[in-house]
Amino acid sequence: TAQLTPTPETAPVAPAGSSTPSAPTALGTSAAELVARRRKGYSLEGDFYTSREIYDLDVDVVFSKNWIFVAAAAEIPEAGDYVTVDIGKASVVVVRDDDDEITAFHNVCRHRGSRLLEDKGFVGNIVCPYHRWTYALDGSLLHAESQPPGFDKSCFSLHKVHVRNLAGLVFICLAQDAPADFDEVAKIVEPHLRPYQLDKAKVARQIDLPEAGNWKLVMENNRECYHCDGHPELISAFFPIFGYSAEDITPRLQPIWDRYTAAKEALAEKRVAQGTPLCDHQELDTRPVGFQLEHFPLEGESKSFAAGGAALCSKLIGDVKDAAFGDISMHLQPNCWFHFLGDHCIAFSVMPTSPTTSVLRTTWLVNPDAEEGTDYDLESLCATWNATNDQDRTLVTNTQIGCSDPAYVPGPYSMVEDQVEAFVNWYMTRLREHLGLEATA
Ligand code: 3BY
Ligand code: FES
Repeated sequence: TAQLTPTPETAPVAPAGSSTPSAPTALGTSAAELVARRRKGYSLEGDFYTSREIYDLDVDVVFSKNWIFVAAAAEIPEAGDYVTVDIGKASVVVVRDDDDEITAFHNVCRHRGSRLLEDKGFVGNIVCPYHRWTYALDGSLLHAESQPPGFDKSCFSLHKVHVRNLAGLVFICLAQDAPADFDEVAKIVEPHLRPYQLDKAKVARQIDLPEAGNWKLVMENNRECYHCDGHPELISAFFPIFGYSAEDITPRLQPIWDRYTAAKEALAEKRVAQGTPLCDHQELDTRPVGFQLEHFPLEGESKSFAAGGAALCSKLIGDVKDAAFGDISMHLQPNCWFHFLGDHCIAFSVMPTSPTTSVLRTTWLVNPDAEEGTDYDLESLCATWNATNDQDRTLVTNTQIGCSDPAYVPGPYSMVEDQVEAFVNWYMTRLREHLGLEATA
């Protein structure tokens, strides 16, 4: 299958605007030339969002050599639970083994190559549907019928894929040598995420939203709040100044900034009182595993992403003690972002499916003891981000169409799109390394 594995729920695609998404194009200029002539501080040329060659590079260089967020550990809580993940032509099985560890293998039988597992589910052992070679959950070959004497089963274990469980968030890397920087980043991030105990969380809902846009447009859109006025539900509790600093504040934004700085101080006091880490980190393009982690306060007495900031789940997540615990906003390059609130957490991943399409997966995580209908109403829990994702989907669709227009030329980023530049810079660095181009200043 070339598509991302379907999940139980897939939101319908509503048409955005009157145009249809653009078709992939062939590259007139070499990828190396396009990368070399990229103008810093400007959006990318249209080919980056439309061409098959760039898409193939994105899959081979970005998605196959870096750490990619693929699942919440809570999706596979028991030994034998698995999910599959498709990255280009590669498919990977992520499974919880008998030692309660999360492990990952290429989804390719060591006999004659059949796909082993589809979608997600539960298995005792991994049995190939073709000739029934049978693998243990650690990937070792247990049984292969009718083999000659001397057949050595130990030579035919499933090929492993690098995997990390970062505080309940599962990342894989297809490269032979995965960027070692991940473990450094994990060390920084883990204490911040510990209170949420995501390893033990419950998946309340997961939705795959097909996007009529290149995966980078979805990521770039996430990396800025320049457009946040288009998210009325979200900014009821979320300050629409994510990524802004004092010098970016216009008179229109001053009252919001004042409320934000006061709320940030109050949140800091609260976190110190509870002994939870406080510092923010901004390293989106300054290390191989680019990331940012920010303790972002919510408006007023807001607890969660509901209209007016009401809590959305009456059982707080993990061992969080205070419903008004702010939001940790965490972004990792290249494909994910997260929100950690006192009452639930939300994980977002973007996977490329073609030059002009991608899938945004949103996973809502709650306390494992929280009962739907009693402690939370599922529709209310998901309402703000369903609305926000839908609004963003329209923006992405329209940008994909516009970037495919012959009249499109890259435009300048504003002062408040630093994180879009950081995303593109991180991305360009990966392509430059791959293409053997000099690093830019
Ligand atoms: O990271 C986020 O989810 C936010 C929401 C809106 C824009 N983005 C920065
Ligand atoms: Fe898997 Fe033959 S291809 S057992």
